[in-house]
Parts: sequence; structure tokens; C-alpha cells
Amino acid sequence: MLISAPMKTPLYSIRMHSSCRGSHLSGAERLVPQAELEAVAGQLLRRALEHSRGCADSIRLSVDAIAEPLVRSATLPDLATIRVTDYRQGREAAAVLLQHSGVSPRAVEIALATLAAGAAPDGGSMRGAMLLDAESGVRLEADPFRGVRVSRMDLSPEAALRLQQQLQRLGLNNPHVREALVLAGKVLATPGILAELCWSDDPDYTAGYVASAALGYRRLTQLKPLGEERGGRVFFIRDEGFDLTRLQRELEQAVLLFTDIGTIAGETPWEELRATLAAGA
Ligand code: WAQ
Ligand code: MG
Repeated sequence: MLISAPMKTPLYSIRMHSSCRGSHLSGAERLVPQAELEAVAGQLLRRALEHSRGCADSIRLSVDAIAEPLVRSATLPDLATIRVTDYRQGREAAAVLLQHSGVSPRAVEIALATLAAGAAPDGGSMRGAMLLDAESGVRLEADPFRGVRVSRMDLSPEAALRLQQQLQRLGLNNPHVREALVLAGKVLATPGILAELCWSDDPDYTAGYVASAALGYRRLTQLKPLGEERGGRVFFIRDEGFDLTRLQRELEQAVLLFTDIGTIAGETPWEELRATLAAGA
């Protein structure tokens, strides 16, 4: 649900992108008032320099003022964790969850196989997300190296505090979870997108998620083997003749501030949830 939020202090979008020998390493971003720009710039720089995939040799920081009426606010999706025994079971579970959300079996199969093989044309990870037709599985993004980068979203200070407290209880208060939840929140708030699939390109972070309006943000404890550097994101596009240029512009440019969080639930074993879905669906 989107409502316009009158902001008291103007916000700035600050974005970091780092690379090593010409290939993408990491990116992160925030929406903050001017008074915090300097401190946040330092944090983002440190993030780039301390990344687990290696040392950045090029780091870009961009800052843009956001015109006040453009800032919209929303509530984060609900979060829950599904425990799987290994990454194979994780991918099976992801397939079931995506189909439950309305993605065709063919599109699911293509998404999993493409991410596993490295979605960029050189077999590496893309900088952004793939767009896949949720019915046919046809790839729709204009640039298969870059994909689409979701940008200009963040938590309000109050929502950030509440989220950290809730995640802390479950031992999940880390930047991967927080940032992925915010990103997925913006993706689900974008008209035309049915669901998302993601796992990290960081070799030491093996969890991933499926997100959809039907299911919220469902973490899967394993979606790839330890040490694997190929990761990525797939946004499944509803087959409704959507204007792709507009969709991409929304994902990259629309400004979304999460001022409230959803429910943060604990862990369920996949066998249990599978049985529930089979009985209920
Ligand atoms: N927009 C679109 N795609 C992106 C973006 C973005 N802003 N940032 C990253 N990607 C794509 C890109 O292909 C990366 O290779 C891939 O996603 C993975 O990015 O425990 O850390 O930042 O709740 O490595 C999942 C958290 C963490 C699961 C995902 O992704 C959990 C993560 P990473
Ligand atoms: Mg990464």
C-alpha cells in the first residue's frame, strides 16, 4: 500500500557502487537527511573497502537531492524463514513457492537454471536483476550484463529501529537481511511484478529468498553451496503487456521510504510448510 508522506526534512539519495578490475563488487544505498550524508558516506565507503569478495579498486558515490513530493511511504513485507536441509532442497522449495505465487513451472525452471549458471553473458553475476516473463520465462531486460538496479529505497529511522529489534530476537540482524527485505519491499510495491527470487553473490552467504504479494518475504536458509560466487535476482513480470521502460524507471527512480515493518516470524522446516501449502492451496 502506498501513501504520500509529507517529509519534514528533505532527503538525499546516496548510492555506492564498487568494482574490482572492472567487474562489479558491491553496491548499497540510503535515503538520508543532509545532516547524515557525511557519516553515511563514510559507512558506505567502509562497506566497499571491507567486502568479502575482495578489495575494491574503484568506488563511486553519488548523491542526489530528492524533491519532497516524490517521496512515498509504504510498509515492509512480512518476513519468515524456511529451514531446508541443503541448497538442493532450498531450490526445490523456491520452485514450489514461486509456482504458488503464480509463476509458471517453465519460468521457474529457467530462472533457477540461469542464476545457477551465472546470469551474465560471461557466466558471472549480473550487476542488477533479470526480468523474466512469469508465464513464458522469456528474458526481458535490455542489458543482460547490467540488468535492472533497484534504487532509492530505505527505512525511516523509526522503522529501522523496530526492524533491528525484531530481527535481533531471531539472530537475523545483519545487513544482508535488512537490505534484501527493503529491496524486496520496493520490488513488490512496483506494479507489474509478481514475485522475486534471490540469492547472494557473496561466497560466504548461502541463504536467499522468494518474495511475492501472496507469501511476503520467505527466507530459505540455503539456496547455494558455500563458496559459490554466482548469485543474482530475478523479477517475474506479469504477462499483461507491461511497458518495460516504465517498469525499469519505477524500479530505479521511484523514491520509497518504509515507515512501518511487517510481522517478523521464526523458522519453519520446509517439510512442514510444504504439507500446509499442499493442503491449503
Ligand atoms: N537491484 C537489482 N539487483 C541487485 C541489486 C539491486 N539494487 N543489488 C544486487 N542485485 C543483484 C545482483 O545480481 C547481485 O549479484 C545479486 O543481486 C545478489 O546481491 O538472509 O546479499 O547484494 O534474508 O549479494 C539475501 C538475504 C541476501 C536472504 C542477498 O544479495 C536473507 C544479497 P547481494
Ligand atoms: Mg553481494
